[in-house]
Order: sequence, then C-alpha cells, then structure tokens
Amino acid sequence: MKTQVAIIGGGPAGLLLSQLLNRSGISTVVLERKSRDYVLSRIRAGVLEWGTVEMLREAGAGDRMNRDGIVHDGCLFSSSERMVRVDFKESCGRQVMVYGQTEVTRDLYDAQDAIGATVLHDVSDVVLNDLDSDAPYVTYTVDGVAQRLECDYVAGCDGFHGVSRPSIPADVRQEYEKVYPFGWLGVLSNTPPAAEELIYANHPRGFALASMRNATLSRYYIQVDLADKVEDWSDDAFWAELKRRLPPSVAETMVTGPSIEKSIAPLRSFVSEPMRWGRLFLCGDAAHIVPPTGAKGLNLAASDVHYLVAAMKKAYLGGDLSGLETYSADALSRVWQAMRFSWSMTTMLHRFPDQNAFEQRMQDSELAYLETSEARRLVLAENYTGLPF
Ligand code: FAS
Ligand code: PHB
Repeated sequence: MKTQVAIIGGGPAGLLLSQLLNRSGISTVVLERKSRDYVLSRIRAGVLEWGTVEMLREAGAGDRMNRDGIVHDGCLFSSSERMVRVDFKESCGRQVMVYGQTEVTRDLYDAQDAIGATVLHDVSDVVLNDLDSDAPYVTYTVDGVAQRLECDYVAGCDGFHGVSRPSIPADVRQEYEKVYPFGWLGVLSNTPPAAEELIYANHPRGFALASMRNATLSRYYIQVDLADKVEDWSDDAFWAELKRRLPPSVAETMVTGPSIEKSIAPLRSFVSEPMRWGRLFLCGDAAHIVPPTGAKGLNLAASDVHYLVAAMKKAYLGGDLSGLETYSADALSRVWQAMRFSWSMTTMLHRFPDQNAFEQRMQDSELAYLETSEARRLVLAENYTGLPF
C-alpha cells in the first residue's frame, strides 16, 4: 500500500491531521493500535482554545460542537481568602469552548468516515523504517498479517508511549522533563455543574478543579498523593474532600452523585526536541506532555497539526519545502509558551509536599495580584485562551 503521509496514532492529533490533509487533497493512512471503541472510551480534556475550535470547523468536524459545546467568557480562581474571576472576553477579547475530548474524537472519526479516509484499527508491531531516506516506509501487522506502507512522510501522532519519538536516535533527541510530586484524581458524574464556569481552587489541603461537559455532566478533579490508588477513594470520600477544597458557597449547593468514571493521572511537563527527524514529524503527546492545569494538552496537539498541515500544503501544493524545514522550530516556539503557562498554573495552585510558609505566601500573593491587577488577568487570559499561532 502507498500513501503520501503515514499517520501513526488515531487520537485527536492523528485524526485532525488526517482530516485537514485529506481536505487539502493530500492522501493519508492512519494506523491506530486500539479499537475505535477503546479510543472513544477515553475521558480526557474538556476545554478548547478558540484556535482549536476554528480548526475543527475548518476540518468539517464542528457541527456538534457548535450545537452542544458551551462558550465560556471566563473562569474562577479560589483560595481560603478569595474568589477571583478572570474575564477572558473583557481582558483579551477571546473565549474558550467547553467540549470534551471524547466528543472531539467522535466528531473527527465521523468526519473521517464521511470523506472515506483510511483509518486502520487494532494495528500492532508498527515500525518506522528509512526515516532518513527519501523513501521511508512503515511496517505493521493487522489481522495477523504483516503489511508494508510506502509513504513520503510519517507523522508520529502516537502519544507519550508511542513508537515514533523513540524512532529518533537517542543522540539526536534532547529531552526536558519535570515530574510533579502529586496526581489528579478525576471523577465524571451525571450531575449538574457546581458553577457556571470552571473553578480552579488553591486550598491548604490541595488543589481542586470543578469543570463540566454539559448541563447534566460534570467533571471534577482533586490533587492526590502519587501513592494513592483509585480504589483508595470511595465516591463519598471524593465528594467530601472536593467540598472541603471548593469555596463554601459552592460546596453547600453542589449536587453530588455516583461516579461514572474515576481515574488518577500523573502530572508531568515534558518536551522532546527536535519534533522532526528526516521524514518523521512528531505531533501532540508524542513530542510533549503538559500538566492538565492549563488545559493545554489537547490544544497543543491541534497547534502542532496547524503548523504541520501548513507545511505539508506548502510542500505538496507549492513545491516549497521551507515549512517542513522550519516545522520543528515553529511548533516548539508555541509548545514552550504553553509549557511555561501550564507549569506556572500548576506551581501557583497546588500544594507541594515540601512547600514552606514562604512558598505558601507566594501562592497567596499570586492570587491577590490576580485579584487586583488587570494586567495580571490579561496575562492569564491570553495564555489560557491560547496565544496566536
Ligand atoms: P493521544 O495519546 O490522545 O493519542 C495517541 C494515539 O496513538 C492513541 O489512540 C494510541 O492508542 C495510539 N498509539 C500509541 N502507540 C501506538 C502505536 N505503536 N501504533 C499505533 N497507534 C499507537 N489534556 C487536557 O488539555 N486536559 C485534561 O484534562 C487532560 N486530561 C488527561 C488525562 C489523561 C489520563 C491523559 C493520559 C491525558 C490527559 N490530557 C489532558 C492530555 C490529552 O488530552 C492529550 O494532550 C491528547 O490526548 C493528545 O492527543 P494525541 O497527541 O493525539 O495523543
Ligand atoms: C476538564 O474538564 O477535564 C479540564 C478542564 C480544565 C483543565 C483540565 C481539565 O485545566
């Protein structure tokens, strides 16, 4: 089999890339390790930057989002002393869309079906070959049969544990990492959201986040120790701890109910450079990971796709390879800004095990500054809603 761009991974990055390339007349084949149902069972991100919203609309995958997504003008930050609202629209004229990654992935699969794109599931033994030649190819197994896919380029969209990043020689890769000494216990419940907008809570007992998917589906997180297991947390224990950390006015009125999903995610900041080696281009979690505090993971996947689609169109439609040459630097420039923002939000809002009284005061003063400074709110708003591409 032959295609122009072989895409490894059928998550948001791979599917969005496939959709936008095919709509530009560039052929792709997506190789996904898991089944479609498995991919669609994942509960992950919940907030879309407006740039991501516009890309989904451009991809022809925005109709359900336009109908069911919730446009938010701002979000709230709380501590024991205060509740601060950051009005994105007032500060920087931009908004975000609350719409779950699960739905984004579903919409992308539907859009791929509508154009007859090739997405192969339950693929194993993927190996990327001759990436440093002008004739790369991918070998893989599907239905027990070994296959070979000839291509011009390979897009590694296979996430943090994929095969693409390790296909770049270790002596070429420069990796940067910070692992945080806590995790997030997340719960999804068929209950109305605790508030109209997201609440990021900094509490002496630890961080909490009140988010949502729609008017009857809520998503909550609390910071937990790395040693915690999901089975350590009954629903009652989770709700009691969440209420301790949210503002009393919110905790008193919020509706609780059985968890329909409960999981613990570790937090790390990670970047692997370069994002291109020979004919391989990395996109999304394959190249970088952010702590979810800044709601950047999914949006950075879209950001990389934005740059790679532009570069591929320039190459295929204009015979100009300059975009491919600068892809890694272009994508990384925006990745590092999102990395910085996600790190700063995580540092400002979480309780670190070795945190001393001075560091506690620094967090308090950060929130006090956010409350009193329009300039500080603008900085948060422009980063949270997404810096320009
Ligand atoms: P993905 O990991 O989504 O997709 C990669 C795909 O490649 C997967 O479908 C995988 O099965 C496939 N694959 C892997 N190896 C392969 C191989 N060898 N061959 C073929 N296919 C292979 N982000 C936020 O913004 N907010 C959040 O709240 C948030 N919560 C998260 C919770 C968890 C538990 C995790 C893991 C991530 C979370 N994220 C969150 C980040 C997440 O949304 C990612 O940023 C997003 O999924 C990135 O999309 P992709 O780059 O497509 O990677
Ligand atoms: C979510 O709704 O899952 C969510 C929202 C904002 C974040 C992280 C997760 O920063």
